[in-house]
Parts: sequence; structure tokens; C-alpha cells
Amino acid sequence: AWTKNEFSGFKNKDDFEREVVRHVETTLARSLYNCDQSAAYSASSLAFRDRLIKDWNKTQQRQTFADQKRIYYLSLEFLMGRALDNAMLNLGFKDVAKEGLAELGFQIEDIIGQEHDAALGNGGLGRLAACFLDSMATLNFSAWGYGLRYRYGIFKQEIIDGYQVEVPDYWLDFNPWEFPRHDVTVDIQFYGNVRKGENENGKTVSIWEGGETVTAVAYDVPTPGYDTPSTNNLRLWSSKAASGEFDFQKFNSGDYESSVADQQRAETISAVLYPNDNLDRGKELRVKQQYFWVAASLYDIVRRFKKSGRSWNEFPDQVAIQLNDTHPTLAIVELQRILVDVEGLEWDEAWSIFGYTNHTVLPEALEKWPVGLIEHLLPRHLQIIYDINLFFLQSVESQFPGDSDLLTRVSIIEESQPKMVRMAYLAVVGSHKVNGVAELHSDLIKTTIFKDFVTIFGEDKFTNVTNGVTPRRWLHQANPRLSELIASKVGGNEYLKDLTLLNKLELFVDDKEFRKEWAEIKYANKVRLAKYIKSTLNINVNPAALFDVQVKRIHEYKRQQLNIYGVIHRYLTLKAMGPEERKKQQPRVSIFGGKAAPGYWMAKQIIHLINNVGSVVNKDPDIGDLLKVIFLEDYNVSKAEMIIPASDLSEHISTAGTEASGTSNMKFVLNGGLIIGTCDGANIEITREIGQENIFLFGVLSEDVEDLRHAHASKEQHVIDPALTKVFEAIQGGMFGNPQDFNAMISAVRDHGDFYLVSDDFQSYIDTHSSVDEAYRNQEEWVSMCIRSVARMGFFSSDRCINEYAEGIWNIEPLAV
Ligand code: 26Q
Repeated sequence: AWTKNEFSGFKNKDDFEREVVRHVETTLARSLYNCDQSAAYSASSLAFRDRLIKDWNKTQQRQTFADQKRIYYLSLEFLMGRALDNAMLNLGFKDVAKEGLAELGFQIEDIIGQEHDAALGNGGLGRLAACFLDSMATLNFSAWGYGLRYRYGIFKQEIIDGYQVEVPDYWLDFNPWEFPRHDVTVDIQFYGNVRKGENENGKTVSIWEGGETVTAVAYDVPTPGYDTPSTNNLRLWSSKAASGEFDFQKFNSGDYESSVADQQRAETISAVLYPNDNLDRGKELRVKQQYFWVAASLYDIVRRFKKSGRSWNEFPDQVAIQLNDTHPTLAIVELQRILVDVEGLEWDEAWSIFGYTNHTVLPEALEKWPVGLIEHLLPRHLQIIYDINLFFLQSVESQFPGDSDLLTRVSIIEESQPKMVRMAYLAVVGSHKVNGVAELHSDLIKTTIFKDFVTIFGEDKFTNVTNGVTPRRWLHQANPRLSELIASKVGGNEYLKDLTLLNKLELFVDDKEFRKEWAEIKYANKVRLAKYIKSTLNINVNPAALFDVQVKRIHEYKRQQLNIYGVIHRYLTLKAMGPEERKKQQPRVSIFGGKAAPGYWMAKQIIHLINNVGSVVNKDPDIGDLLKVIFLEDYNVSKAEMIIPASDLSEHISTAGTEASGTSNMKFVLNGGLIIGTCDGANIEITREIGQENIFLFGVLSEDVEDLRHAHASKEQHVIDPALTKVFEAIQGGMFGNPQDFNAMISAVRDHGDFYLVSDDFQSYIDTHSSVDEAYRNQEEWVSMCIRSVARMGFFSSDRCINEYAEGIWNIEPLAV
């Protein structure tokens, strides 16, 4: 344990204020009389960043001195959200800042609200990477994140006339949280040719030459741990034209335009985050991004290793690299190239450097690249991929002689037209451990996409690490009042570092006063969300109604369509009732939020239907407060921090077997909301932990999905659930606008085999919602269920998750601080 003055902070509020004033007057060059909220945000951030960077420097020194194994987390996405609130809380100076800002005439919430989200990610996978950075720093691991510094993060979503419109997210205007390192650059090569030649030591090696070069520039983002002096580094690479590439010949001969065009082409590599979530669209620029980032990161990792003066056989004792999905798989190939071509070492495949985390079994999300594309862009890498495949297939052949079907099935090269490189297979072959992100998912990958690889490599290579979330952001920061109430019962804030301490809450379930405070906090969070809804959509929602929330990327497998059909069913049911019966019904607010990939037409139709249903239901005088349908624009991390604490019930209703884990399910329960969900992903383990009496499960099981799909496909038109048929009739009768707009959605169920089993699950979904209404009537019991659930959520901290990776995959110990 350490005391606060062992790491950098503020002596008191006056000290903080002085720093803010200094930054306003000097760094920002403004007068104090001209200090608005935006300037106060900038100056507060600069004051905190000064502290962060000191801790950051000390941490780097400590890590260099300790010279222990480091973990490198390679992810194309880091969905960080806001940094100021997080820095204030993790450093432990939010109270000081609050008082200081108040004296300067500001409310801290307004100042925090000025910050633009760092939204370098799509959804679950990117946010998981951000939670992991928080945990790795908090647990004092020598850890680095490596990613791309996109100029444009995930697009901003506007809803115009019920349709999604995408607006670019230019977020770098003022970003105090990054430090450009113009001295840390790596030149990255593309295209060109390979020939055999001699290296400096006279050894025959492959030489990759020609083509073009783009320079990677490092930008460092300090990531502070909670209540520790450890501040780790997230290094993001930005692309720019290599200095030699800015063609002075062209420039001097007056071909200014084409020389500027070269410049822009280089900068395009890190210009924009691909907005697809769980979909691979085989674009050349995407592979360029992948190689650019992977090559720069590996160069950096190898440079750091070599500085320690060790010999290469110690590399695996010093370096562990985790691949966040297949996006960084080229790192396996690039390391091989460095070792063999650059360092002149022998081919050695037995190293345990790479771990690969799989996040999906959906076939459309598994990355494949045309062989011809890789050959053109990275000619030497394609050779190495072929070599890796050859060695691998030879070993399979000797293990299973004569099984040519097996060889075809597991080959890294798919013999299709055109031939494709299967990145997931390359990742499996090149990694020493492969993990899924929840138990069901980890089991499924072993019996489906990687079945043959289990036969070849054995069970031990495949493992599970159930996802987790950081309780610092997702409880302490998002829900300060609940966090404080919990702390008062479980012995202070220690539980934020050992989430299993939450179990002490169970002693207080029968404490009426405690339950009352608990309920008051939930209500206050709902009031806050209701105000936000009023101010953005001008719709009045009753905070006493049951808030039913589904916020996540829009995807057919996540089944927002099931939810909105359920809402329509509820609306039709209410309409059919007499006024007396209506009065007995549980008032509800159905809240949706989430982005659709810009090219995902069906997902956009779903958004459109939700909005159209809202505009009919919300102004129906028969319905009033009994039902409101809200679509919140531009769901992102900072909105999640407001929405999640305000939920009574959240929906995690994917077709069984399709959602690898889900992580918002954990955040909702941690904030005292209950779940309606399918037996999918981490819902299953949440149920095991909190007890099945505290969750509303429904729907078919994963093991039955295949058979049902087959049964549907074999029929011309399959029989649809009668309640769902009524819903379809209402839509087709024009109740929610032009029925043509929703033909594809309906016909997916009716005519195309209902791949996501919406009809199969409809009745049990509706019934389960009725059970929810009934349970909600008994508020005392409902609140008890919430408290018990929170008490049993200790398992889902990303700290537990990181410790499992550290022990089972990375073989790394935390740094003694
Ligand atoms: C692939 C190729 C080309 C372009 C884009 C992509 C791409 C991008 C993002 C593929 C997949 C993703 C994102 C996947 C994702 O977010 N998966 C989610 O990961 C979470 C963390 O493990 C899980 O909780 C979710 O269940 C899973 O859907």
C-alpha cells in the first residue's frame, strides 16, 4: 500500500485552481474573464495531464528497470470514451477538482460533459480493450496497448425522419490526452518484389525491395490505473508520407499537386476506422491498416527488447503478444520475417509469444483475404504464409496420414476461386493459446469453426476467459451515488479493486432503509435520463415507469427486431383493452440505441421501424404513459454511462449461440438492473452467479438452433407464431408508415427461413415480459432481486479476467510497486 503523495496529485483545491488558472492564462492564452466551460475543460484536462505524465514517466522507468516480461495488447479498436472524469477518479482527486471548479464558478458535470469521446472502436471488442487497459494498469502489469490513431473514429449517428444518417467524427481538434512522439517513427514498406540475396553476415536470405514506404508516427496516450502510481501507455500509430517520399523532384518541377496527392495517400491509412462490427468486407485499405499497425508495433517491441541486450532465445521470456481477434494476425508473419530475413535466425515455430482471442463464430465476420491481394501488397509475407502452411500441413499429414479431406479443411489457404488466406486459421496455427470470451462461446468454437484444430493440437491449446468490465468506469464513474452507498456497506472503496467484496451487500438485503436508499438512487438516475430524453427528443417519459433498455450495435443476430415486434404486440394489446383494464397495466418506456454499419441495409430498416413505431405510439392519447418508445441518437460510451444506471430491465436477446459474450449485460446488472435474455454468451454465467431466480431467461437453446433452422429451410413458407402474425399484419396494414419499407424484415422471417428464429422465440419472449411486469409490481421484492444480483457480480470484473490471461496465457507477473 502507498500513500497518495507517492504519486502525483494536487495538494488541495487551491493547488488545483492555481494550475487551472495558469493553463487558462498561459497554455490557452485566454483571460480568466473569458473562461467559458470549454476553456475550463481544456485547462482542467491540462492540469490533470501534467500529473498523469509524471506518473507515466515514473512507471516507464520502473518497468525498464525491472526488465520483466511485458504484455503487448494489439487491438485495432480502443473505445476509450472520456478521459478527464476517469483520470480524476483513478488519481483520486475528483473531490478536489469539484471544489476548485465550483470556486471558479463551474459545475464539474458541465466541465466533464465538454469532452469529446475518444471513439476509436465499434462496440464490444473495442470497449473490452479499453477495460483491459484500465485493469492492466490497476493491477500493475507492464503492459502496452498498440492501436491506430484514426483521424475519424466511429461516425456520429443522427436520426433524420426516422432514418440513420452518418456524420464524420473529427475528434482531434483539441486532444490533450495524447503526446505526439515525432522522434518515434517507423518506416513501413508496401508492394515491391522479393529476391534471394546475402545479408550483412553473408547469409543467404530473402530480400524484399522496391514498392513504397509510409512512415508511422507514435502518439502516446497515458492510461492511469485506479489507486496506484502505475500509468501505462497506449501507443497509437499515425501514418504520414515518408520523408523521402515527398518527392522533391516532382515538387521542384512544379508537379506540386501530385506530390501533395502522395502525401494524402499515405495519410489515408490511418484516416478512418472501418465502421463494420462483426462483418468482413475484404477492402484493400483495411489490410494496409492492419499491416501498417502490426509492423510498426512489432518494430517497436523488438527495438525495446534489443535495448535490454538479451539474446534472442530470451525473447519469449520478455514478450507476450495478445491478438484481439484476427485483425493483427499478420504480426505472426511479420515476426517470422524479422527473425529469418532481418535477424538471420533459423525458422523456429515452437515459441509461445502469441495468444489469439476469438470474438465471434459468425461466418460473415471471419476474416479472409484474397491471395492475390496479399501477394501484391506484401509479397514476402505471402511466401512466409505458404511456408507456415506447408510446415503445418506436413505435420498434420504425419499425424493423420492419408486424410486429404482434413488437409483441405484445415489449410490456411482456401482453395476457392479466388484463393483466400483464412486469417483465423493462421492465428490458430501461429498462437500457443486460443481463447473464447465466455464459456458457451469457447465451447462452441471447439466444436464448430476450430473443431479440426482441436483434433490436431489437442484440447489444451483452446481455453476460455470470460469477459469482464472495469468497475471503476462502469460503477464508480457512471453511478457515483450507488458506488458510494455500496462503499458505505462493504467497508469503503476497496471493493473497486476486489469486486468479490460486493458479496457483503447480501447481508443488507433485508434492511428496509438500505433498500429505500437503493431505490431512490435508481429513481434519481431515471429522472436524469428522463430529462435528457425531454431535452433531446422533447418527449415526456414518466420516471416511475419501468425503463426497458436495449442499447448495442444494431445487428440481426442481436435481434432488436424481436424487441420492436414485442413492443408492437404490447401496443396492440393495450389498444384492444377497455379503459379500466388498461389502468391495471404496468407503464413502460422502451428505450433503444445503437448504430448500424453504414452498408448494413437491414439494420437500418430496423432503426427506421423503431422510430416509426415511436412516432405513432408516443402521441396516441389512448396510451399515454403506459408505453413510450424512444430511440436515443448516437449511442456511445459517455451516453452508456448515463443510460445504464437508469435501467430497470435490459435486453440481451441474441439468437442462442450467436453473441460471443456481451459485456453490457454485466454493466447493467452491476448497476442494479435486471436482465431479460436468452441462454447465450455471458448471460449463462451471469445466471449461474446471480441465481436463475434473479434473471428473466427465455427462448430456444443453442443446441437446438441448427435443427430448427433446417426445419425452416425445408419448408416453402414456415408457420409463423400467431401473435407475431398479428404484428406483421399491423405493419403491413400501414399502421407504422409505408409498409413497403419493412417488407424485407418481414420476409426474412416469413419467406427466408427465419435464420435468427424470431418467430420460434416470440411467444416465450412475450410471456417472459409479462412475468417481468408482474415482478415489477412488487417493488420491495424487485429491489431485493437487484441488490442480490449486484452482490453476486464480483466475478465479472475485468481485473479477474486480466489475472486469468496473465496466469494462463501470458505467464507474466505484476510489477512490485
Ligand atoms: C473485420 C474485418 C473487416 C472489417 C471489420 C472487421 C470487424 C470489426 C469489428 C469484425 C468484428 C468487429 C467487432 C467484433 C465485436 O465487437 N465482437 C464482440 O466482442 C465482444 C468482446 O469480446 C463480445 O462481448 C461480443 O459478444 C462480440 O460480438
